[in-house]
Amino acid sequence: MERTLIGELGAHKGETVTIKGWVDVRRDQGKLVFFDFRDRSGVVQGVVLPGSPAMEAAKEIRNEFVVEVEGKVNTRPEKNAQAGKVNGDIELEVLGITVLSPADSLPFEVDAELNLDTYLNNLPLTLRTEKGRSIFRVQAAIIEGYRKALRTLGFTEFQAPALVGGDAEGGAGTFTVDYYYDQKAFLATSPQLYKQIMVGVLERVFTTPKVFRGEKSATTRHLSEYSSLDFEMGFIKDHTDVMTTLEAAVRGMVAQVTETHPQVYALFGTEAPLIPEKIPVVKLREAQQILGVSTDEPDLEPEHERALCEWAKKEHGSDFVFVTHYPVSKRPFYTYEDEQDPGFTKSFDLLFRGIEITSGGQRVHNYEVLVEKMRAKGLDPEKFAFYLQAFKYGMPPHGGIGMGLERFTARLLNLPNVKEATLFPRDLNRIDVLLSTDETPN
Ligand code: AMO
Repeated sequence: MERTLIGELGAHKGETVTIKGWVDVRRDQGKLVFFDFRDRSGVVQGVVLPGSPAMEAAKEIRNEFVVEVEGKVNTRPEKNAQAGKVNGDIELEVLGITVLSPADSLPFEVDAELNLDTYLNNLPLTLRTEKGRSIFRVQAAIIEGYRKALRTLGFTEFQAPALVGGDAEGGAGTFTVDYYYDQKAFLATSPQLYKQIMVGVLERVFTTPKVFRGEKSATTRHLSEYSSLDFEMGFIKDHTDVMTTLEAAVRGMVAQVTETHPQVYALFGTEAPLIPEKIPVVKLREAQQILGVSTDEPDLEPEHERALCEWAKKEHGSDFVFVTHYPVSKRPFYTYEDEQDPGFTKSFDLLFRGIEITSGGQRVHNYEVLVEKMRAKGLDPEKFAFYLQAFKYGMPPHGGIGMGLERFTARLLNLPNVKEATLFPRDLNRIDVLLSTDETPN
């Protein structure tokens, strides 16, 4: 019999159907055996009644067995119906079960509160839980929303290289790769140079590459490999045009999640984020004054980011806040210095529910100034000759942003550690499995 998706069973009340999927849960209740069956479209309760020809098979089947089930779609008595739940008003009376693939007994209760290492060590299994499935469906919706919003604004998607000859970010740890002819190459820390070059080609571009950072500190916000949602746009007035575009992208990302997964915020004990008509903007020095910290500091510490977000929520009803005008010393060579505020840049970070999720700003577009800025940061312009061609041959005023997809996902879903919002996280201590802890990686 043709397969019916579990999410569509409601339209087949009274009919006998075949479903295919996994055993989410098996519950033995005396003479009855209950199952929750799961496929890509949903979950349904199945019941094997006493005397059913499926009873013998049902006794052998455990969680995560892959099965084909023939059953009759019954309407549940009203007192047993679960209002508001998909398939809450139906139950599948199991008539026959075929095992397509057995499963070992599970090493632990997958839905229990697992410690993070256990959860991460067993991702092929733990990702199958409602939590795991929801996080990565939401992540797919976030990317979808990002793409849609930018395409609407005339941006073209491009693919950035992962193997590069040097580091654009200056300071970000790089991973070295053995390349041909005894040369060293690096894993890209960002698509920065390429997206700027592409402004000279297509004017408005975006890309969503994996980028690589050798982060030696084990924190709840740092990954060695993350997905960077980048865009870059030409013909801007200044960094505020970039901020306006970023706001539109963020609205699109949140809207896509809210429309396609309206229940997900409750599942993670949170709410859709507050985005007022205009996200509040403060200069770094204003933020420091609000927080009562020295304006000599070149950046905000994590606890300051948290406190500033609390301020933005209280004063402006916003889960987001922009911080602009970081000092020249703190930003990469390509950042545009504000003529009206010397020593400070037309750059910004966007903070979301306590942490920085995006950096961006206006870029230097004048060839001579760019070469000078490189030298001032101790970089050799010769090494950037390839990139500099874009500026030799006519580059409009431009700017853009880079956003950490995993950080955005984690804040949206109230996940304390960015690793929970990363499908297969790589960090100081882990590539899929924990690395030896006998020696410090170098
Ligand atoms: P930056 O280095 O600030 O800027 O990175 C931009 C955003 O990327 C995310 N991020 C990370 N996420 C997880 N683990 C990490 N180790 C990590 N490092 C950074 C953060 C951060 O806000 N080229 C510029 C962007 C630009 O100006 O367009 C850049 O890469 O969310």
